[in-house]
Amino acid sequence: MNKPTLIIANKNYSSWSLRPYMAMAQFGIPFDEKLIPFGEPEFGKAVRRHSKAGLVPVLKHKGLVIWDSLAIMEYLAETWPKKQMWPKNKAASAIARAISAEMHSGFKALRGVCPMNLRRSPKPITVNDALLKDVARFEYIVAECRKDYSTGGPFLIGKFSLADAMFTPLVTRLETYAFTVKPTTLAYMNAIIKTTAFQSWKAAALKEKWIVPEDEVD
Ligand SMILES: N[C@@H](CCC(=O)N[C@@H](CS)C(=O)NCC(=O)O)C(=O)O
Repeated sequence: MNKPTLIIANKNYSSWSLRPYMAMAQFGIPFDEKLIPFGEPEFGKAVRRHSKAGLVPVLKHKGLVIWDSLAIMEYLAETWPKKQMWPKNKAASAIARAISAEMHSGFKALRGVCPMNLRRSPKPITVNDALLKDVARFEYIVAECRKDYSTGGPFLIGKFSLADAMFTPLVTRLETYAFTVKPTTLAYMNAIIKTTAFQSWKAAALKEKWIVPEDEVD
C-alpha cells in the first residue's frame, strides 16, 4: 500500500494538523509528512497546490486528496479497518463520533481565545463565561466517557480512538492556559500528553523557530 502524505502547518501552532497526525502516529500508520509554515507569504498558494480549500491538514493517498480533519479520520478508519480506530462497539462508536463532531464544530471560545501554542510557558489568562462554558462541557464529556468506558484504558472510550485524536489540541490548550480542572480531567489530559505520538509532535514543535501572531492561527 502506498504511503499517504499528510500536509500540515507548524507543529507549534496548527491544532487542526495535530489531529490526523495523532491518529496516524498513534495507530502506527506509516506516512510522509509535508510541512508548509504559516505566516509565510506563500502559505495559501502552497496549500492550494494540494487542495483548493486552502487549509491544512490535507491527506494525499493513491491519487485522492482529502481535506478537513474529520473527513481524513473517516478515510483512515475505512482504509485501515483492522486498526479499529473508532470503537468496535456500536454504542461506543456512536458516542466517539458524536463528541468528535462536537469538537469539530464547537468549543469556539476555547479555540478563539486560547490558540494552540506548545512553546508558551503555562500561564493563566483572564477567563470569561464562554470559555468557562467550553471547559465545563469538556469536563462533562470526559467524566461521562470515563464513567462508562474506563475499563479499556485511560482514554475517552478506554482504548485510544479517533475521538482522542480530535481532542488532543484542546488538551494542550487547557495545559498551556493553566485552567484548573477536576482530577478525572487531569488524568485524561496526562494520558494524552504521555502518548508517543503527542511527545514526538511536541518535540518537533519545540524546535521550530517560526513565530506567528496568535490571532493568525487556529
Ligand atoms: N475544518 C477544517 C479546519 C482547517 C483549518 O482551519 N486549518 C487552519 C490551520 S490549523 C488553516 O489552514 N488556516 C490557514 C488559513 O486560514 O489561511 C479541518 O477540520 O481540517
